[in-house]
Parts: sequence; structure tokens; C-alpha cells
Amino acid sequence: MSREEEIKKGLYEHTLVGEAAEVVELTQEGIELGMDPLDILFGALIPSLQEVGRLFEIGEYFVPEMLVAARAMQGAMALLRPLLVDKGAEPIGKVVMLTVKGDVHDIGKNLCNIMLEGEGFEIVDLGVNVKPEEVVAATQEHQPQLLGFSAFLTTTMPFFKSNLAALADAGLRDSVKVMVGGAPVTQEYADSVGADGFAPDASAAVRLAKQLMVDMGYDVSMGGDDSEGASALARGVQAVEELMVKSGQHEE
Ligand code: B12
Repeated sequence: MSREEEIKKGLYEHTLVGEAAEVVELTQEGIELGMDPLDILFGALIPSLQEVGRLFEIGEYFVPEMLVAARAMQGAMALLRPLLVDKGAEPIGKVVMLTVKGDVHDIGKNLCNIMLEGEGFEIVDLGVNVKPEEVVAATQEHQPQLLGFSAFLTTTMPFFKSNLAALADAGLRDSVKVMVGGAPVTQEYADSVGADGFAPDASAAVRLAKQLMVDMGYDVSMGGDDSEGASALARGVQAVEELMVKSGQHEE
């Protein structure tokens, strides 16, 4: 087994048991060895969190175990983020992102933020547990082209609809396109609440955001795409898609 493979295996195992210091250390080593940050993310860290979710579902893990695993992953994300975010070009659009009211899951949203920023979008992140009135206020304040709502619980998904209704009441619904996502969300659910788009993962979120910008009449061929960093990211996005397919068969 190569050192790179050992690092990925170690990242998977240490994230699973929430050993944050080891996860940070291995991530740092992987970066120094020139490993692809997207491979670290989608080839090791995310499959591990998926396994955490499975263990929670079958009653082997409880909330504290989920929490330490998430914290371990976040330490690694802090190191990977600067490598994935394009710092060069003018923003190609502004996105206000948030996790809906009652929901504190933010890893999926944060990954979308990183990938969107990497493609040249400016992100205003409102954080977690964001109330509909805060969505309205932020839309008035920041005047984004796009809004992104994240929900990871079937009990909080209905807040997509509440947010959309609050935007409509404030006369703002037609000024923005709204995309939604999160583990339990489907295209059908997104359609049923009247969102403008759904994406199952961060690379699809980037494609969706760009498509929605085009639908609104913006030219997104400039900005993110003309810098070296962004085209590297575009290649990365393709790699992610391949890795995400593989991650379903991740070996322990
Ligand atoms: C880590 C975790 C936690 C952590 C969250 C820490 C954090 N800072 O995020 C903690 C411990 C706090 C937690 C708490 C709870 N959790 Co939890 N959690 C998870 C876990 C294991 C991983 C979630 C995650 O981050 N995944 C990694 C990311 C990368 O996921 P992803 O879906 O691939 O993300 C992509 C897409 O969703 C998409 N996307 C995401 N957001 C958006 C937004 C837009 C706009 C777009 C376009 C796309 C998009 O792009 C992302 C990137 O590729 C999941 C299991 C799972 N399978 O999801 C359970 C899970 C979501 N939790 C669950 C539950 C039940 C809870 C609790 C209710 C437990 C409890 N009894 O208290 C609480 C609720 C707390 C609350 N009020 O929010 C259930 C939800 C069941 C359901 N269907 O409702 C799950 C599915 C576990 C399970 N299998 O039962 N949890």
C-alpha cells in the first residue's frame, strides 16, 4: 500500500472514531505529499461520515459519536479549504447560503460553499438554524442572484417552503433563484416546494448555480473559468464525480 493509500485509510478510520488530531495530522501530510485535496475529501473523509451515519442509523453510534466525527472532519476541511478556493478572478455571482431553522448540520453546506467559491462565486454564509425572517433580511441586504437552502432532517425540510413563502410575502421571490439540498432532499421534494433547483452534491451544486445564472441572463463563461485555479477546480469537480461513485464501494 502506498503512503497516499495509507493516509486515506487512516483518515477514514480516524474520522470514524472522531480522532481530530490524527485527522489534521494526516491531512497535513497528504497536502505536503501533493495529494489531490478533492481525493482527500471525497475519497476518505466523506465516505467515513457516511459510515458514521449508517452506524447511527443502526443504533451503534449516538449523537456524541456523530459530533466528534463531524468535528474531526471539520479540522481537515479548514486545511483543505484554501487549496480549493480560487482567489483570483472577479466573482461571477453572489450566493447567500444557509442551513434552515431547527437544523445545525453544516458540513454539506460548507462543502458547497467551498466548491462554489472555487468556481468564482461570492458566498455570504448565514450559518445554521436560520429563520425565514433572517433569510428575507439577508436577501434585502446582500441582493444575491442565488439563495441556497440546506436541510439534513426530514423535520426541517419544510422550512424550504416557509423561506420561499417569506420571500414571496416580502416581494423578493422573483429577484432570486433558489436552490435546495441536503441528505434527505430529492428533486421531487424541491419541485413540490417550488424551489428553482436541487443538487445532490457540491459538484452538481456548482453546475446548477451556473445554469441558474445563465437562465437569469448572466454570462458565467468569464470569471472563474479563465483562471488557472478554476480550471484546475473544474478538473477536480470531474474527479470528484468519479470518486463519489467509487466511495459507495469504499474499503474499510
Ligand atoms: C454529522 C452529523 C450530525 C452532526 C452535525 C455536525 C455538523 N456541524 O454538521 C450532529 C451530531 C450535530 C448531528 C445532530 C443530529 N442529527 Co445528524 N447526522 C450527521 C451525519 C452523520 C453526517 C451529515 C454530514 O455532514 N454528511 C456529509 C455531507 C458532505 O453530506 P452530503 O449529504 O453528501 O452533502 C452534500 C449534499 O447534501 C449537498 N448539499 C448539502 N447542502 C446543500 C445545499 C444546497 C443549496 C445544495 C444545492 C446542495 C447541498 O451537497 C453536499 C456536498 O456534496 C448524518 C448522516 C448522513 N448520512 O447524512 C446524520 C443525520 C443527517 N442526522 C440525523 C439525525 C436524526 C440527527 C439528530 C436529530 C440526532 C438527535 N437525536 O439529536 C440531530 C439533529 C440536530 C439538529 N437540530 O440539526 C439523521 C437524519 C434523519 C432524517 N432523515 O431526518 C441522519 C441522516 C443520520 C441517520 N442515518 O439517521 N448530526
